[in-house]
Amino acid sequence: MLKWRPLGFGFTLFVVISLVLLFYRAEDDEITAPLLKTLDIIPSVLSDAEILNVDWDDLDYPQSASHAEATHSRPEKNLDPITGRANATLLMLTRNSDLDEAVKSIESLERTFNHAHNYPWIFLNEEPFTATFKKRVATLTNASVQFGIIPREHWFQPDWIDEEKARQGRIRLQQFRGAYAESVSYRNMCRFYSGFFFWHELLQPYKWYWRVEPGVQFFCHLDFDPFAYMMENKKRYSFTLSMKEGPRTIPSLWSTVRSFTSLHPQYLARSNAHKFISEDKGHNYNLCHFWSNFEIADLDFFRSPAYTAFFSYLDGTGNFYYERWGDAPVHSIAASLFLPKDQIHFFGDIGYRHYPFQHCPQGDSWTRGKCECDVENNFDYQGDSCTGKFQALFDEIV
Ligand SMILES: Nc1nc2c(ncn2[C@@H]2O[C@H](COP(=O)(O)OP(=O)(O)O)[C@@H](O)[C@H]2O)c(=O)[nH]1
Ligand SMILES: [Mg+2]
Repeated sequence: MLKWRPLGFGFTLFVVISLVLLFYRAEDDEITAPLLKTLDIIPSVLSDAEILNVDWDDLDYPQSASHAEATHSRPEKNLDPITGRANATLLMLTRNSDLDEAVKSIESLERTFNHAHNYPWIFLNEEPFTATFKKRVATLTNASVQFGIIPREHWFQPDWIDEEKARQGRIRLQQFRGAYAESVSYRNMCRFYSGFFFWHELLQPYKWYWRVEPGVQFFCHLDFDPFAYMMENKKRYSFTLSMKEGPRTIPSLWSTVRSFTSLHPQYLARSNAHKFISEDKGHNYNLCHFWSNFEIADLDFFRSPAYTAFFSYLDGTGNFYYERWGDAPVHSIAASLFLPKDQIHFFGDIGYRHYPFQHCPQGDSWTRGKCECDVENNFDYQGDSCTGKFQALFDEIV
């Protein structure tokens, strides 16, 4: 049961205004108007005293996870009878200067998987790809290849960000030697991957995507199609590696999440995976996240009312710039809260390396996949990996 605290008139007024705005915005065509949602409304994040002091275990969860479905969901079609493919694309965001590393990743995924399927590739960049880039990439695959430019408003630091405050934030993180502390472009990238990539026009026809980064390696020959697996098993988000986030990059992320869930408890899915991200029923973040440089997911999850409202709320704080919120914790927290836990999948059979960590399949999976990785070099249950914690979600007696 919800344990409501007595709250002041100001807060009640705030909730009423939020509901009116939410209702009004629900009328928007969510495919064409995502920007409006992001930039127009700067949310006031509730103070600690205003945040509902609710244990997430005790919440009355809604009956269905329909809030995590896009209003204009791509139909859940079967595999195409002619091509045998799902409605899916392989996506790489990259700079021209990362061409050599991009080539390695494409070659690796084509050799181990895509030569047998020819899923189309999409390459995105905030500036035009060079002719050299396009030519070298296109020769690596028989699949169709498209190159897209990211709309300015989806990439660059918005005008409403207080640049002096952002600069102070970058200096502060530098003092703690945080990764990419000083980088504005990294912040652009994290925000783009948190809230915009799924709106790109080239991705509009697709329901599923596989995120691929330059410089990664796929170790094993896949004798199955992960997209088909996701469809057949009703999965919507998947990963191969997980770990803990550097706390200095996200000082206020969790209080913002708590604030959002206090305002919108309806978005929390029944049987969600909150125990993956919190040890104490939601009061604190344990820093666990899925490493989003690998991601196979249902794009309609990101296009859903729950996710888009969540991103807009986070974005309105400006903390993608004032702090350095990563897309990995943002995606992971959303998937863990808005999806039932059995819609999240660990792809243990997919051997994958993104420096400096790797997942190497174990046992029969390693043999079957003819994996080239050292089976002993596997991050799953080491150090800051959270994969054991994810698996433990399914050991519980419900
Ligand atoms: N076009 C473009 N892509 C970027 C930029 N910064 C990062 N990326 C891409 O964003 C993804 C994550 O960046 P990466 O440098 O690998 O970050 P890390 O994996 O967190 O160390 C990769 O796909 C990069 O190619 C940028 O400024 N422009
Ligand atoms: Mg990377």
